[in-house]
Amino acid sequence: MKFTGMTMAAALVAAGAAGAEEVHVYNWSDYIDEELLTKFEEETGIDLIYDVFDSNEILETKLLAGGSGYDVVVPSGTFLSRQIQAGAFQKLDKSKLPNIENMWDAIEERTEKYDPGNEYSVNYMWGSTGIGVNINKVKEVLGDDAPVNSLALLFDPANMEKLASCGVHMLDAPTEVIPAALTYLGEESDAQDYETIEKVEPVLTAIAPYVLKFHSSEYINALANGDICVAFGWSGDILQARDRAAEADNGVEIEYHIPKEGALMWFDQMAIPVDAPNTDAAHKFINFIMDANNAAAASNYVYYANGNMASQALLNEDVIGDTAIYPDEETVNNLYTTTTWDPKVNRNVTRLWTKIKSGT
Ligand code: N2P
Repeated sequence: MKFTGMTMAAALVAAGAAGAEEVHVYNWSDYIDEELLTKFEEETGIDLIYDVFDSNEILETKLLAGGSGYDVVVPSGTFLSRQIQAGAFQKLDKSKLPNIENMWDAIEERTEKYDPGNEYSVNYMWGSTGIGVNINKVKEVLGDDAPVNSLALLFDPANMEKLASCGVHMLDAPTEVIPAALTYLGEESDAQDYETIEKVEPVLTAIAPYVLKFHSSEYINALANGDICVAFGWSGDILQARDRAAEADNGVEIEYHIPKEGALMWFDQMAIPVDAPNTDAAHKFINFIMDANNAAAASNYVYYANGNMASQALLNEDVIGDTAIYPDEETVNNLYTTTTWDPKVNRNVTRLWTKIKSGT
């Protein structure tokens, strides 16, 4: 009798736990239409706890420490690749991801570079890193010929000295700013040896005093409000700033430019940590995002391209028709990818980055 009673109590606890099935998702900020989060909960009955970050380094620190409690995380390819090697993820159970047939082979081929066989991840969004400008202010400061589509806007101190008067933000992301500075110098954007990489030091040291802030998410509102005139940032974020300004009807006109010298093409990948508490719900979330309608809704909202072929017919014309989001062949040819630096180079870069930002 007593024994049965205990079993019943255990069964009640189990039923309670099942009723409160949950999933913890850790994604980039400004990266989803929140209506999709509600829709997921309504469709699945799963409690969704959604947290955001704005830097791969922050995600990586949590992930490698273990016990993050997250079920789905979204690192960029270069970080994902070394995190896979460090054993941070579990292989996806593709039998639980029927919507995987919607994915786009051209993107899967590219993400294989970071996740061979795409065993651990599926693409959420991809995009480029480039230049956001408040076009009227920049022209006021630098004249009508302001090089808004050139890395010289950011890395020539003569330009930056003037732009400092209307405000410049730069991503706090050494893995993206350094390849851009290398490209500006005519060096290999994906240089792996530290001797080449450290050539960016004088360039970045010269412009750092003119950077109002190294930050990876505040620039969206700062651009939209007219508080800054230039941001080196992510494509969709800058396009979101453009829309926020248009909605506010505040006279601020924002443009996104892919630098003519070349720009980074990155891939943000959904993956399940090896110690995720809710792997079943994690697969349900990833499968939900891979639904064509949901992927299209996400891209229509955040102005990033996704890796979902089936979603393309459902995209708004200002998304699928914009080469800054879905680049044509000519634009793609101007984009580069990067690979992970080895741990020693990475440590040197971290030190260099801190030094540049602190201006010492
Ligand atoms: C979303 C930025 C994600 C792009 N705000 C960086 N991988």
